[in-house]
Amino acid sequence: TVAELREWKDHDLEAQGRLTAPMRYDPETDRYVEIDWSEAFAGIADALGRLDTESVVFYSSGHAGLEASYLFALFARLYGNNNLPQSSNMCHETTSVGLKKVIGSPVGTVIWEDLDQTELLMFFGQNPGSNSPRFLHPMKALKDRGGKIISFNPLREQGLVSFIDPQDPTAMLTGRETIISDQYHQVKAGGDVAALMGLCKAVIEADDAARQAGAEPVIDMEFVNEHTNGFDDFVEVVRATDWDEIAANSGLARQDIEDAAREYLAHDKVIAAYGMGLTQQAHGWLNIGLLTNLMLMRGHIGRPGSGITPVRGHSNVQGQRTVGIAEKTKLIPMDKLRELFGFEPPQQDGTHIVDAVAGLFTKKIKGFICLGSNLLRAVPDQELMERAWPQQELAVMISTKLNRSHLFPAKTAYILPCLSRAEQDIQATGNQYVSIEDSFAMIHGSIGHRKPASDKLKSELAIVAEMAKATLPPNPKVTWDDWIADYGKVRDLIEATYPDDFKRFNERLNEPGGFYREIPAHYRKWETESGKAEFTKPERLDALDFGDSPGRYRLVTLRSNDQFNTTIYGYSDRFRGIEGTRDVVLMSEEDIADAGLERDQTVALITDYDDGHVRRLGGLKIVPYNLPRGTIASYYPECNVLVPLNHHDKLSKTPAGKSVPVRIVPDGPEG
Ligand SMILES: Nc1nc2c(c(=O)[nH]1)N[C@H]1C(S)=C(S)[C@@H](COP(=O)(O)OP(=O)(O)OC[C@H]3O[C@@H](n4cnc5c(=O)[nH]c(N)nc54)[C@H](O)[C@@H]3O)O[C@H]1N2
Ligand SMILES: Nc1nc2c(c(=O)[nH]1)N[C@H]1C(S)=C(S)[C@@H](COP(=O)(O)OP(=O)(O)OC[C@H]3O[C@@H](n4cnc5c(=O)[nH]c(N)nc54)[C@H](O)[C@@H]3O)O[C@H]1N2
Ligand SMILES: [Mo]
Repeated sequence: TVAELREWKDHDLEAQGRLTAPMRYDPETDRYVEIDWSEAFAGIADALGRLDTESVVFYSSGHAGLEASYLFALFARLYGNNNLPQSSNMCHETTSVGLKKVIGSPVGTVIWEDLDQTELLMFFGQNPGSNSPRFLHPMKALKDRGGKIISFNPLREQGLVSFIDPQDPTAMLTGRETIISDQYHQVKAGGDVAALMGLCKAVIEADDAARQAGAEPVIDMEFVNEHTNGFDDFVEVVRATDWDEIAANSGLARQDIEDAAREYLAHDKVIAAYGMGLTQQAHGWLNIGLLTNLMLMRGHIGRPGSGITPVRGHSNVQGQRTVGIAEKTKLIPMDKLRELFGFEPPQQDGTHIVDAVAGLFTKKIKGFICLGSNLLRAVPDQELMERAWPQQELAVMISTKLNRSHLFPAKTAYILPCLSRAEQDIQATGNQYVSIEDSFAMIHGSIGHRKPASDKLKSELAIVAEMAKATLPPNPKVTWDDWIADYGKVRDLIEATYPDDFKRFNERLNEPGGFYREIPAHYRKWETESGKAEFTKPERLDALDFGDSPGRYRLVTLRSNDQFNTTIYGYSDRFRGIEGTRDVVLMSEEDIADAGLERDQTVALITDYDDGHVRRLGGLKIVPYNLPRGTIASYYPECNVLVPLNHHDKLSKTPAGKSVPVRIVPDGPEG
């Protein structure tokens, strides 16, 4: 029964393997029962027909390809809303909003060739060893040609410390490691604002010194004058910020920051890569702004071998945005949709995932269609979410595997199993290609060759199209069946909607390595309001929305290599040497001693956030770990019971899972 399955661990649900037939929840028996596809589509259409269009959310996690995503967004808009939140709302939304604000492009400016030429790679809050292994090859190549890597991260992540190439037999046999990070700065959680201010201050001081000595200035004033706005205001703030404040807020010594700045100044080709350590903060937008400031001072954006690169998660998370998965109407060419499909697209902005969850809590939201995802595990305030979700009228989950989100069925609940990308997708015109856009804005096609896990599986695209067909009134311009028969026709629609990005889409799909969707900032075209890149003027020195107080820690919610987000493959965090359990809290030896705790002791964490809810996670074993004082760490998604929904980036609403204020209490009922 579903009640029994709720007692299972995420890992055990995952281990059941693929979902193989469509199912509907039966409250009588508390089980999901197999049904026909036609019955599922008719039931969903019926439920959607009875709901108020504004009360339904169309959520996607970044798994689905461009074709299915385009149709999913079209379905939502034809149904009547722009409620199209995406997993990036919890991930790189800070980037989408922050980079757009400062360089006018919501995505990174780096392409693969830049990585191949760069001389210095700076990592801020990103962990390539477990999360983006395809970065390891260019990193190794950089080290082999004498380049440098600098990391800013509270944890000493093994994948940023040293590297053994599994392809190199002698390195494997001798255990000979390549040192990855030439400098490793263990900034406090939320301390990058200060660290970046320090880097900028050191650059400005070096520039002063060079000018005094009659040498060449180190700041690229030609670039700054021609391409940017707000430099003088920023410099004024930097000069007024003293080194003691920078050290106190970053947790780094002035000397260490100056060392990093010296390396930064020694190279003409510098790439800044960043991840969740910067974006999942209450003032994550400021992290992005200041990192951009640092890069702008030496003209490192839109120059070969240089740039800023947000490292993404799901394969097509960036691309889904490109083809219409967006809650903000200003991002969508509505006139094109009107013309192509002969309807009046909804004018009102849709919901961000944080607002959608808040809407569930207040019962404004009554239905969710999820294209991928394990939303109940991924979002903040998990306990409240588990109570609110089943009260909805309708939940439809298009999934590959069983997960915890399926186990809190809404009044009407369907699980629709889909093909994975590795599997053949045979339609009327044969096996179909699908495409994605990666972090470097390269668009690639792929085709599956494996035999599907079951002959009852449908493709994501077919599921979306058939749901839409069953739900919406007929429209001669909306020919779902033709589109399912030949995905090339969907690509024609994408090209017609976004002609600049997808010129000759079908023809270029099979170019080796994909084709580049040209990002304006890569060419120093700044699509900001002023037409220039903007320096950000910081009004604070940390990324937090809480202060320090005795007994309060900054909790970092972490991933291991043995999970993909909410999917837990196993209990071996081999990079961190944590085996057999995920119920741990990592803490520095000094903090353990100061708090009167002991290694292996079991404790609970309580969120230190005053809004009337008690958020608690018990059963966590203390593991001593090399961390800055005051910063502790534990695993995501387990920790999501501790993250308040309102604890998010001020500009983009990205949940601030990398600095959650918590206290440590004894475990047990009284804790
Ligand atoms: N194996 C595996 N691969 C994955 C995923 C997975 O779950 N498993 N998830 C995918 C997804 S969706 C994404 S978005 C990416 C995520 O990839 P990453 O961006 O690497 O995400 P995290 O591991 O959550 O956090 C990154 C790092 O931020 C550091 N950090 C925490 N707080 C701070 C801070 O205040 N400042 C700094 N400088 N660093 C800080 C942490 O110690 C951690 O090393 O990975 C993708 N790839
Ligand atoms: N505290 C805390 N919370 C976080 C984070 C954090 O670091 N800390 N990270 C955030 C981030 S970066 C992200 S991206 C989100 C991730 O949040 P989600 O996108 O919701 O999570 P996933 O675990 O990637 O989704 C997994 C499910 O997707 C389905 N799936 C897998 N492959 C496919 C496919 O090809 N097609 C379809 N239709 N379904 C598929 C499977 O059923 C699987 O169970 O979580 C966020 N939440
Ligand atoms: Mo992500």
